[in-house]
Parts: sequence; structure tokens; C-alpha cells
Amino acid sequence: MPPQPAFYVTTPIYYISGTPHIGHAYTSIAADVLARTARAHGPARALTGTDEHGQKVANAAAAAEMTPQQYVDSLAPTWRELAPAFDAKFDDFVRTTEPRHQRACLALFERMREAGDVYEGVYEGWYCTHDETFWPEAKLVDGRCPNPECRRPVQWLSEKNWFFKLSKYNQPLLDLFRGDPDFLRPQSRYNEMMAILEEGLEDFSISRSSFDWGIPLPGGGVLYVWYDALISYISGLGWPDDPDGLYAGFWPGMHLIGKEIARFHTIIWPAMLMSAGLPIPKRVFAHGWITSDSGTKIGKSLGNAMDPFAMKAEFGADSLRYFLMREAPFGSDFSISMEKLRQRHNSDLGNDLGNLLRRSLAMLQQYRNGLVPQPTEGRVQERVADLPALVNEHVMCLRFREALDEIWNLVTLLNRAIDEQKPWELYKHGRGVELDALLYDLCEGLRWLSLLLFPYMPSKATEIWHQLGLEGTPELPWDEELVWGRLAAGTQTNPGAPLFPRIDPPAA
Ligand code: ME8
Repeated sequence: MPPQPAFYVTTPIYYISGTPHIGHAYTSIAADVLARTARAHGPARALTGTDEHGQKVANAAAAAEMTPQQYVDSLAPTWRELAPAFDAKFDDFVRTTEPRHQRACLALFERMREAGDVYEGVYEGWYCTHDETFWPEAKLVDGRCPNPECRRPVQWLSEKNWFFKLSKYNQPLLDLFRGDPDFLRPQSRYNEMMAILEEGLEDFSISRSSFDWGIPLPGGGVLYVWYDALISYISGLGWPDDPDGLYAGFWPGMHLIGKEIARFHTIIWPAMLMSAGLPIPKRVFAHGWITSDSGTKIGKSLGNAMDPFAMKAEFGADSLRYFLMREAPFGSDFSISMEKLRQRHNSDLGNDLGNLLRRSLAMLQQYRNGLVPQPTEGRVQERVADLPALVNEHVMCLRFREALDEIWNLVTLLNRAIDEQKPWELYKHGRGVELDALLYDLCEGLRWLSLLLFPYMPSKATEIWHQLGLEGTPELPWDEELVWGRLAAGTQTNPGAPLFPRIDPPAA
């Protein structure tokens, strides 16, 4: 596989006033799978964080009888815990109240002003505080926020603000979309944004002046919270000073987002960057929503939020990670329930993968004292030659489920080899060469599975690694490690506890 350029992926920075739910865990886990796969090929970086300014936070702080700063400081630790709780490894966590972020925002604002793209004006129109979005009268639905997931009352604003000449970037954005259809995936979101671009863009307000919880601007007022939030993707790399060379080394990167914020990420953000003369993101992927069984988007404000920490307590982080990546194509909505989680845990993980490890190592123990035999020309080797490239390609194109399907072909192949070749009979009939070949294929196949599954299930993949008698972790370069025959003959395997003990429904 040719070396890949430095890889950078971000999650949205989550609204600090919310509570982490399974939807947030979903994006963070997906970003982690992507970053871990990229790290198997070269340098990679992942960023997450919290969105801490805006009117919604100011209102929530007032309701909690705290200053906004006290309020956000009290909530930040919970958000910091989200990624580590699901074994998602981020290189940095950016908070929009940090000085490094404020500096970057003001620097970008200044660049856009120097480009002649920022002017003073009066915003007279509607605003949805919950979505932190300006809405023209014509877009309202029954006088309320047009977002079907929100539909809250909107507020009339009349504010003297700074405006961004977004209209100037209408044509460059159309050119971008037409020239690079992969800029925004999946296709449904691309079509939606093209329709907005074809309808024509209007300039819009990038500051607020009726409250002060935001990044203060030199002449008064604060930056509009979305303008501020988007800049976190480069402030988190150290732009503009770039003391550690991270911006130079990793930007532009890829953004993973939920589909409801595609307009901000693929119209407003690239236009801001174009105006400031900076490179635009390589790609934006707007994934689907996790819904309840009735099809409603899961979210705290809808009262149906699923607590990811409770799910983890029942299934473990790896099983949950696997479920989220396997259940549906990344661009589609899907529903989640304890029953569905249980089903995948017991069947894919327990029966297919866990049993493969258990019976392979048990037979090796019984027939060869747990020692890996000499590698021989096995039948599996030729079947897996393309597997690493295929899995990598799927993951880099955000086809997590398809990548897992490919990996599972190897699980099935190995399980079938046991069922068809019946090692117990080979042993009984003294067919030692064939038995050794089969046992080697099983162990080497499991080593490959450990390396390929590490991005999805870091802790279970490491357990497989250790049960195979290998040291360290399978966080290793694929080019060097996914070479058939690297597992040394004579390795003493070390069978351990079942990987995925069965989980039964609670007694009725
Ligand atoms: O929008 N299904 O923050 P937020 C799948 N601060 N993903 C979901 C989800 C669900 N039911 N619910 C939430 C914001 N998400 C802004 C972002 S970025 C510069 C500023 C995930 O706390 C998904 O990634 O509302 C979605 O886009 C994000 O959480 C929204 O998080």
C-alpha cells in the first residue's frame, strides 16, 4: 500500500449545555475507527471538543444561577469523559472558551475583513436560540423554527452586526461541489446542499450584539456562535501561530458530522476559509441519525436520549462500538435497542468470533501443547491477499459496515475450515501435516483479525493478541504486520477467558 499523507479527522464540537448521549458517542467512535485505521498507515490526528458560547448557554447559565464561565467549567469534565469511556483516542480536545481558540477566531475575522468580505449592517429577522440559527421569515413553519426536530418558537432580532459576504462565494462553492462530488458525502446530502447553492446564497450575520457570552470583537459585540465553533477545527491545530507545526502538517482534514449540520460545514465553513485564503476541508461526511424505534432522532431535548454509559455498562465499550459500526451504512438512519445490541453481541461476536478463538486455541492446546506449528502453504493465505487494502479503502471512504463485512469473511472462512477439515479427525488418523497446516492457518488468521479489528474493538483485539501469545498491542503498521506467515512457529499461546460472554435478556 503506498504511504498516505498525514491524516486529520474531527468530530463536531458538542454543545456543552447538552448531556452526552449515544448519538455523540456514535460520531466520536466513528472518528476513532477512522483515525486508528489511518494510524496503521502513517501519522494521523483526531480532534473533538466542546462548543461553549452563545445565547443558549448564556440562558442555561442564568437559569442555573451561575456565570456562563462557571457553568461551562462545571460541564466540561463530563464531555471530556465521553471519548475515553468508549476507548476513542483523541489527540486534542478544544474548548471554545480557551485563549488559543479566541486568538484564532479574531485572526480569521481580521483576514476576512482585510479581504473586504466583512461589513457592518443591521440584522432584522428571526432567530432560533435552541439551534443557534438565523431564519428568514419565508422559511418559518407555522411561525416556528423550520427544523423538524426543533419547531420551537423563534425570537425576533434587530441587531447591529457584522455581516459576511457569503453571496460572493456562491459561484466558487458551486464550482467546488461540481468539481469534487466527493467533497460532501453521502449523495443525498450533496444533492440537498447543491439545491441550496442553486437557489442562491445571501450574506449573513457573523456577530451578535444583544448579549455578551461569546468572543468579544474590538468594536463591540461578540462573534456568532457558529462562526466561532467552526474555527475550532483549525484552532485545535494551533492556527495561526502554529507553534508545533500541526496546522502545517495536518490541515486540511476530514470532518465527520451528523446530517443536520451539513449547511454550516459545507457552505459557510468553506466560504469562510476561501475568504481567509486558507485550504478548505478535504471531505465532509454527514452521517445518519440514531433514532428510537419510532424513528425519532435521539436527543436530549426530545426526552428519548439513550445513555451511552448505561449501554456500555451492560455490553462493554467494544461490543457497543462494533454494533454502531456494523448495524447500518454510515450515511443512513438506524434505530438502536438493547435487544438488537444483545443479538449482535451474542451472535456475531460471541458465536462467530469468540468461538473461533476459543476452539482454535483449545485444539492447539490439545494437539500441540499450545505451540504454534511451522507455517506451511496454507489455503487461507491466497484468500486474504487483498483483504488489508480492501478494508483500508472501505474505512477511508467511510464504509465501516462494508469493511466489517470483509473482515467477517475471514472469520467465516476460518470457522468453515474447522467444520470442513475436522481437526479432531485429522488428529485421530495421524494426518499431522494437514493438521499443522490447519492449526497454523487458524492462528495466523486470528492474528490478522486482531490487527484488522483493532480500530473497531481495541480492547478485545488486544485480548486476542495476548491469547495468541503475542506481546504489546496490535496497534502496528499494517504494511509490516499483515504479511502472511509472520506468526513465528513455536509461539506459546495463552488461551484465556471467553471474549464475549453471552448476555441474556433480564428475566421478565
Ligand atoms: O450541533 N444520531 O452540537 P450538538 C447520530 N455544537 N448522531 C447524533 C445524534 C443522533 N441522534 N445526536 C447528535 C452541535 N449526534 C454544534 C456543532 S461543530 C463546529 C458545532 C451527533 O451537541 C452528530 O455528530 O448538537 C451531530 O452532528 C452532533 O452530535 C450534534 O451535536
